[in-house]
Amino acid sequence: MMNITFRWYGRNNDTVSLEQIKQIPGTKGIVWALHNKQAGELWTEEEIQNEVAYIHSHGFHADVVESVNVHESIKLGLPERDQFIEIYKQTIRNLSKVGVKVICYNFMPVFDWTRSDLHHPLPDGSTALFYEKAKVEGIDPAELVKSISESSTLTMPGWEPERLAKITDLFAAYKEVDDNKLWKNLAYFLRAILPIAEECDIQMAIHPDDPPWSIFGLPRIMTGGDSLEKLLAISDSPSNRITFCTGSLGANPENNMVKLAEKYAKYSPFAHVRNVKIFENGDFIETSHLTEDGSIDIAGVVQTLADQQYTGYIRPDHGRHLWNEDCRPGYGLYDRALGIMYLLGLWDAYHMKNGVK
Ligand code: CS2
Ligand code: MN
Repeated sequence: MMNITFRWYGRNNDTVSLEQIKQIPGTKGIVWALHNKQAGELWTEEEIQNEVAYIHSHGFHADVVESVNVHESIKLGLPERDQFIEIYKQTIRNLSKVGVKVICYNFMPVFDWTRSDLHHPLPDGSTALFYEKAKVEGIDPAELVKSISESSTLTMPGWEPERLAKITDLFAAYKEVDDNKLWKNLAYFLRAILPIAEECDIQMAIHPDDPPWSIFGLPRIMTGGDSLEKLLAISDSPSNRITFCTGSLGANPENNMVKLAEKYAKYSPFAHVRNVKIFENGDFIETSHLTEDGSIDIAGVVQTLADQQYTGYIRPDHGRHLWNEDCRPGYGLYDRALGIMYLLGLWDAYHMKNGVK
């Protein structure tokens, strides 16, 4: 049975409470992080224990962390990276003390997920995250950053104040880093941390780039099947693993998510499920999880996971904003709860049909 989880941003940092999540059927664990931490800062044992105790007290496991963000100097390959790698290792050790099993991270330069509109109307009257290709690709990155930081009252992953301030310098630094160099820097990072992760019985699960192509002239390398192959080739450590995110990779129609699941689910201790509808001009909008609402065969992906008797952690990814919910963009309660029921429905139907429980 897949292990259903739900991402939560912490006390005083999320509109959704653990009491509410408790009422979503089948949900076993909370995907958490210390969201006040900037990339490169140590997560202390005490802070970790405090957060995990709160999650446990609500009857959830806290096996999955998303994300421990990677300091920009590591991605850029700067001399000071070694000191930040040491801190990262210590955070891994500290997380293992409370029994964390999977750490999700990403290797996207400067930005985490990027959209042009956080509240784009869908025909059903809800709103969702939208990527307008021409707009994003024609935008001045500094302007984009300014508008996002001003419109958001809650912290957004990957958009920490520290990084917003240094944005211009970062863009200049990345002029020296092409895809090849970024791969080298990823390999350097992994070779340093994987032995520690292994010792700690933790799997490092890289999240694909979102969208899975280069934006603002920055290199991006986790973009499709070839990238997953190349990632696994860096090290055959059982801790070198993938976060299988259907909506990130699936925004490129060349990425067939069912085929990728057939090949890579076994290397993915953590899966994110969400659907996106891709338009001919390359724009895409996030939809409900339902297969027929978007361009990704979500039912096919779940079937593939069931075929492989997937026991990994899985969570609904972004959702639409429904019923006037005022929430973090993409991370409301309602649509993600519906997403969980869809996943469980598909899973149960598969097993009923095949006569297994
Ligand atoms: C996003 C990302 O696709 C997603 O799940 O919400 O923010 C994701 O959490 C990070 O890229 C993982 O490091
Ligand atoms: Mn994801």
